[in-house]
Amino acid sequence: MIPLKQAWPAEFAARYRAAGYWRGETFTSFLRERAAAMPERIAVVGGDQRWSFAELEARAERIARGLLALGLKPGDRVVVQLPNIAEFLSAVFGLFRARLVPVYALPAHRIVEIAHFARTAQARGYIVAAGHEGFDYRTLAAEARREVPALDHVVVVGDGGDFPSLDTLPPGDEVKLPADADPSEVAFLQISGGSTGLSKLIPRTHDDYIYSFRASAEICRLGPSSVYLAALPVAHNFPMSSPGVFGALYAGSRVVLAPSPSPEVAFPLIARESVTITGLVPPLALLWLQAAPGTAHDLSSLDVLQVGGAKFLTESARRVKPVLGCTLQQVFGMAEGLVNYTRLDDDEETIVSTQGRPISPDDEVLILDDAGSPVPEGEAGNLLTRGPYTIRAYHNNDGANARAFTPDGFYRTGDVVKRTPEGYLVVQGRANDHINRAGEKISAEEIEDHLLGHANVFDAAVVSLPDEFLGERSCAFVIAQGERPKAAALKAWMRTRGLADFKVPDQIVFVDAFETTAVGKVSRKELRASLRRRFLEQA
Ligand code: J2J
Repeated sequence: MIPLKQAWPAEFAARYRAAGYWRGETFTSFLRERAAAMPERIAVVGGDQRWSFAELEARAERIARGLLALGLKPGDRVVVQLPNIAEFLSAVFGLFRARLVPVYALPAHRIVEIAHFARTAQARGYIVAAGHEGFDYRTLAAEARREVPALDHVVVVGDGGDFPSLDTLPPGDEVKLPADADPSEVAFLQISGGSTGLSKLIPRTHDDYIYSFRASAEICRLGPSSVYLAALPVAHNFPMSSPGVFGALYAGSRVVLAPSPSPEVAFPLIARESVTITGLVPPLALLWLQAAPGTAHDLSSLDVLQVGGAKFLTESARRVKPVLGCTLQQVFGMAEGLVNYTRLDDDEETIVSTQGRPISPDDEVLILDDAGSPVPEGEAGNLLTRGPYTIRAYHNNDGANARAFTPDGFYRTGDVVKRTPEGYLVVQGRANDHINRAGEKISAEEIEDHLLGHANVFDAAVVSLPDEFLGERSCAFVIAQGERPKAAALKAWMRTRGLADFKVPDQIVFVDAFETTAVGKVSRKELRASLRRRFLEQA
């Protein structure tokens, strides 16, 4: 098995420890401490479940025993694909307790993504919900087992059908639970936003990740009286760690899991549970701003609305305080590490017009031109970063590592930003060709590859177009061969490919030819840019 590693050079690791960022805690150790210090306090609310810290820990331990009794071994990787239900947390803390390594998939992922994660991570286990939003994940699990035979152990939350269910795992009384992990070990694999090609796997250590959500919880002033609503799917890095469910539990706050981020579901939960903070992507924030004035639900407990994952326009940002009566916090982060926040006591202009500043004094930020030289202060350039919670490498992907990291360990974020004199970043755009569709990142290349699999597609280029609601939508420019398929039929065919639904192009435009220059073919990047430009000019 390819070992999991995330190695900061020794002098950096020593510096991060000396500064007190890496404190030698693990997921298991912090949950144990909270369960001992505040056993009766409610930690997790999801569906009709309400678990105290002690109960969450006890459930995690039972799951740890059960999974090891099934035959999984410490060090094995387990794909976790669960919606926002309480069992997400018991399962994940159970995996940590057993020294198993979660690989976080989104509920929207389908066989193409799941098989890719399972293969790349060499996973032996797969935890799914029986069903969610009308989809039966047991069917997906059966398919995944056929495609990736090494995936020995499927466990289902709910009725397992042919698979064991989380509630009826063997008790594992005889199982000896392993000692706590070394905090510098990789704790889990997070999924990258897929800027080029398929998603990459991001190894995060206990030390680095716990630092990021502990510091985030401090920035967001979470404490035992805070209530964090997980509205976005919790497998996303934002609701997981900025400060997310883990930051909230770390701070002794309560986590409320919303099965959907829609106002119809989230507003009653805010009122019932006196939610104080939540995080949304911009399109959902707009929806909430629209729904809030007419709602019968009392939203007055909400102190902070975080918005991130994609650019929140200043004009929209200005409306948050007057309409929702709470403080806006802009969050510009990435699953690879660096997270920026506007601070709660920043002046209104900074809050509405910037995407915040880094968590850590030791987050190093470079803003470089395309030749690699620093841009003059205040001008736009490519953002590179390195620091105590930004990875130095992806898992099992030498090609991506060579492209994404400089020899001295800076991560090339692909984002184009400006920096204000106060050190706040303003996102201008990005250098690579993904589509940021309501916070879900879609690789143009990945979708083009799928389209090329259609018998009547000669060539395809996928670009982002501005979209009033989604921020960006995906548009595929297609050159047909033979009979030109109908756009709707091509979309329907894409849906049969076993991809997450958000990757199906929102729009398909047939063209007769792509531009070439006198010297030959233009690069994909130039081609996409020119198609996009021409289309927008005509619109
Ligand atoms: C513009 N672009 C943004 C913002 C992310 C917290 C918050 C978000 C993520 C996330 C995260 C943006 N304005 N406010 O992991 O912990 C775009 C950038 C960035 C990419 C990362 C977190 N906030 N983005 O969105 O890994 O392009 O993480 O590089 O999904 O989202 O995407 P992802």
